[in-house]
Amino acid sequence: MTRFHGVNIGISLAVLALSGGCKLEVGEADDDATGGEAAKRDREREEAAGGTTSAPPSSTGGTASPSTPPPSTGGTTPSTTPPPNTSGSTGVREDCGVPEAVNNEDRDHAQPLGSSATICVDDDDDEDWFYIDAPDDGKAHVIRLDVEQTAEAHLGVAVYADKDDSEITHTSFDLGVTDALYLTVAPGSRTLLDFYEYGTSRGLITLKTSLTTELDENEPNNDRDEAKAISAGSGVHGQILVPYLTAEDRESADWYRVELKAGPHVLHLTQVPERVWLGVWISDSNRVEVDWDRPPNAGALFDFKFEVPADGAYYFEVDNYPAELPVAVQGDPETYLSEGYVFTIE
Ligand SMILES: [Ca+2]
Ligand SMILES: [Ca+2]
Ligand SMILES: [Ca+2]
Ligand SMILES: [Ca+2]
Repeated sequence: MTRFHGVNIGISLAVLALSGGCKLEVGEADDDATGGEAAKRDREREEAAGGTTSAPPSSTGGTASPSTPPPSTGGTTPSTTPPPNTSGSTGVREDCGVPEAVNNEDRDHAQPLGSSATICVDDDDDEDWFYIDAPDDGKAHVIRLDVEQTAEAHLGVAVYADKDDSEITHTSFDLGVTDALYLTVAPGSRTLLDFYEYGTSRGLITLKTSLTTELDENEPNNDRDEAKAISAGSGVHGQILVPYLTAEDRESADWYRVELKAGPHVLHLTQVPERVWLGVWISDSNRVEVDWDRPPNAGALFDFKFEVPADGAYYFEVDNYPAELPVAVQGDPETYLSEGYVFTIE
């Protein structure tokens, strides 16, 4: 395989750094992290910096995030729903300065976040653990977490995959701001969130969540055995999202199978989100690679000319090049979270 799925996170981060822009993609997965480690690290950094004057590695200037996801293009409107398997919209309701009515101090006592909750993390030892479940429907889901802090509130959060306890990300939100965090997760996943005091926090925080389903009727198609049959001459609509289940199980590829006549063909990529650099790998029914190519840069379209030696079934794998897209995005949403790609093979 000439695939680069295994490229290390260093390359991924380099790509992020080169991409520029004002958006912040928060930390990559830390495979061996365990619950509370990130919280501890943040606190240690805070203490080392001498208290509350340190600038947390946070967001985009404290402006409120948009209240609705951007419109999608090239597909059906994504369905946005409250997380399932929860106690509904009446989640945990805390107040500052009074004992907590619900024990949520650790992973084993994580509470369903529901569509909203109100918390206060007003002492060094308080942690508020929640979980969000994604539907087991074969598609990735985008979790949107809105964090509305009152003026004195200063929140940190560490996010873990329940399945393997791997840390998906950890970050903090600037003092008193409203911000948003987006996470791409697998079908059937449970995502754990550990909220804690980042600086000195003395205010209430309202948490709101929603889930958006991957815009991709051909899922699940993350590997060759799941390749979906498509027809030459017909537009194929899909979306690339990393379905984070565990540190090792997070395959974002889309596989297709198409019958082609011997001779020259062209794959026309006619739509792609600005952040996605879509690579295409072609192999025959014996798993022998035929050709591969990618556009000149992220967000670019291209016409990929290739030739197949004989009539038969050919397999097309498309995925972000050269490494996976960020699983966690803080601040403004990246377009790839709500938009897909379109190609046609002629
Ligand atoms: Ca609390
Ligand atoms: Ca607590
Ligand atoms: Ca997909
Ligand atoms: Ca896929």
